[in-house]
Amino acid sequence: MKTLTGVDRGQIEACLEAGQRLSCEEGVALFEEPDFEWVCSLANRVRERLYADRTTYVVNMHLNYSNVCALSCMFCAFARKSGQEGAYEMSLEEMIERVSLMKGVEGAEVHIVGGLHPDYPYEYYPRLLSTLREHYPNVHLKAFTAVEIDFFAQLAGKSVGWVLQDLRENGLGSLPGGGAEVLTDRIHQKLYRDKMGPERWLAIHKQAHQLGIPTSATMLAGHIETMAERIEHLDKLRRLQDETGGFLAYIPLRFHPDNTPLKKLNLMDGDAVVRNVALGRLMLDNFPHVKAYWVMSGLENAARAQFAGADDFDGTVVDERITHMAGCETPVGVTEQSLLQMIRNSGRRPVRRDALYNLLS
Ligand code: V47
Repeated sequence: MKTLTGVDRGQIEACLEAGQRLSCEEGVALFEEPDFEWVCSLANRVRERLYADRTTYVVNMHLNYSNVCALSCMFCAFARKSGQEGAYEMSLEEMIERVSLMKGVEGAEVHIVGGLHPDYPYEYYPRLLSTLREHYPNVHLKAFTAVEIDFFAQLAGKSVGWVLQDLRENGLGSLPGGGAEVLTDRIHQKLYRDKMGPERWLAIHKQAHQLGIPTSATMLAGHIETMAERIEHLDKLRRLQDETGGFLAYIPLRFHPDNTPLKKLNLMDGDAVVRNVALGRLMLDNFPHVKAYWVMSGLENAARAQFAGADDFDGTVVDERITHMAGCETPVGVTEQSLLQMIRNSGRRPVRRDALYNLLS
């Protein structure tokens, strides 16, 4: 049966049932398909085939070491110039103190990202990692977006491969998926032209994968991008994953416009957030995990997303700053107990994992 947008339901269902790949045209049609529940049910079927009723979660915290940044991206409410009101730099001592929250917690992860600080020397970054590793040898350090890695290579006057290996020797466990935004030339030119573009972001993740460093991938949705651009982004991720297999997870991010030059835009509504998760699960047939990132999506939408493709609920997320500075009203971290409760109340079975998605309980 064909729907209003010309989607052949039977063909799409048969394709997914047989484990075959959706085309980009089918992806765009599913973004535009009026029958929202049907699209979610397709993604839910794929998710349940892989993970049944299980939803994993991680005990983690964010460490945003400084918001001083040489760049001025249109969507960012986090960055400040040195000396500007609201600019901050954490000292090593303060970071050691904050991360003590994770001490002795099995499988804990610290997600470390910050601005491109114009004055820190390259040596600051390996030292940050090695200091944390020394104090908390069992905590996984998921650190530095591809954008930071590229910046560090310029600071050090070395190659990206050299920097990745140096950071790994100092404790780097994996790279987070930030900085991808929307991997198309138009969005790059319009919103973040001074920062690395799509090809460079993909090249740095490729290099990490080739060195055996796992990474994640995000997409920042809900601003000026078209559905075709979202699919172009997902297709680029899918192609790279075909080559390397190094992505652990995909994390769709909901854009928060407050305190940014794009503040006139509306916040993406709940159904759009959930559908965006569903399309991630449907298009990225070679990605093991799709995360519901409640900090940006909101807790209620993250709960719904578990029935539209998401198999992971990220996380306790203590101390996140990037979205909270853009007006997002979710709590600054939740306890493991309330995370368990939320997953159970939504009808899924919570299972704790470590940063590399090994199951713990
Ligand atoms: O790269 C910036 C985005 C990202 C805003 O890898 C904004 O597991 C919304 O990448 N509104 C950082 N988003 C967060 C991130 C992430 C989060 C959770 C898990 C993982 C992972 C990665 O936040 C940035 C940018 O795309 N961002 N400004 C804003 N106003």
